[in-house]
Amino acid sequence: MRISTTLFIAALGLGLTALPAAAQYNATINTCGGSEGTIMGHIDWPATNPLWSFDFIRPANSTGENGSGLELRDVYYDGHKVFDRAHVPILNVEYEPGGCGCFRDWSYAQTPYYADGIRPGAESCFADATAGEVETTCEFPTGDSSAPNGIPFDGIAVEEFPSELVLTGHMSASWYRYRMKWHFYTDGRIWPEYSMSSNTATCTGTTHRHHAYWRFDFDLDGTPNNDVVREINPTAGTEITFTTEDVRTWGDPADGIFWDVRDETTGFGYQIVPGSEDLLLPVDPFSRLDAAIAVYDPNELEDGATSLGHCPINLDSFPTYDGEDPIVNGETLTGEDIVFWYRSSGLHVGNDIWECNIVGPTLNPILATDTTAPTPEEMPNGYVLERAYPNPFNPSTTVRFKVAEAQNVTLVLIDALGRQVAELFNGRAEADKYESIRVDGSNLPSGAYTVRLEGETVQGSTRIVLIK
Ligand SMILES: [Cu+2]
Repeated sequence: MRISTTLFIAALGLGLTALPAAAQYNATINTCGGSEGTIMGHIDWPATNPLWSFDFIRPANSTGENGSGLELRDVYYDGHKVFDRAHVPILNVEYEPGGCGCFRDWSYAQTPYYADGIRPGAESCFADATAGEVETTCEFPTGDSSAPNGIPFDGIAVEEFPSELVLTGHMSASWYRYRMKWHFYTDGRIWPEYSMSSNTATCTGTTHRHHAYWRFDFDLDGTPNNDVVREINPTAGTEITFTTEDVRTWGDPADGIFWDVRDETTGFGYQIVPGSEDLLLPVDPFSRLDAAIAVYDPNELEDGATSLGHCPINLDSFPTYDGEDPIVNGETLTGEDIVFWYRSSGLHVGNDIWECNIVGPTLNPILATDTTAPTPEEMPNGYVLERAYPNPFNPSTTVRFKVAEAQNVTLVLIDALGRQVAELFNGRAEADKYESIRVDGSNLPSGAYTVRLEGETVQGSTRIVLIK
């Protein structure tokens, strides 16, 4: 589906004349039509020396029994492959007792919304919206298809911010309006955002819970058979490395449990940190799981539910809705391509029919340079500053560093505003000998901090996140 580099640049030269001057990404739109699985387009961002590169599929062509929203394929960050595919193949809603039962929803029904800068002619399915100009039912709750001024744009919009690129798609399923956004940040973070809204039907005015199940098919660094998943509980100081398929729950949200998916050879990977809104609806007999770790199988893209009555997710029971083997059934993960499932959810209390829940995890990159502990002859920068463990942390974490040549070194803690909030180490560091430094966050507010190492011949930093 991808156009060769030469053709791609030529096509862009023409396209750019019709785009806002601010467009600093390259987009190739293959088609506004197609069928299930058709790649709609490809994006490289920034246009020069791209950090992010991916294909996308519009909701109308997304894969699976019930569609899967704004679907991504072949996602790369800074030359590292991240996902083979990422999407939301399972979506459901459950009413409180006395309400309207439960439903399995679909996410192939694209619905229009406002977005400026729509591309002309055959490319009218793609909008170069400038910042803040995408208006879905979440920003514009009366903007249903019955709105007097109508909603013109039915497609995928892209918005560009100084360190963020955002893709938006909008879907409906009867009473419900769903919005999917992918936020890509220059530092490698991804925020997969799911938003849940409803129209003015009688049922949606009563309390109900929406659940969206993300399917992240990681192929870290392009070698799918050596990715390893860990579950970290920073409060208990425990860590589980999964060797067989499993279904997981957060347990006590205050523990700050998160997951770590990593290429064991290169060290590149992602932390999957639950979104604060996701934590508000802990697992129950209907929602069943917060996360699941499964072996990739091309026949296990969803659980096979084909009707509205197949309400709860069915990943690990026999028979599954389609009568196939369950997705999670104790298979060994070692040497296998791994898929990570994650649940996002939203509570609609029903007193505001148009309320919009904005949910989703944060995916933090684990860069190989943060995780490898090279031997002395492999210290090209003259030092090693390891990634903190645990991270995120509460209230304390540990950072290790060493230098190739003995020297005086300081290690300081810097907050998000660039202020030094603590001196962690100030002294002589011996050659090739690890110093293990504890960072105490008990008197600090939640947030991201930088640990900065400065010596006579070395300088480096690593990022830590305090979650209270
Ligand atoms: Cu709702």
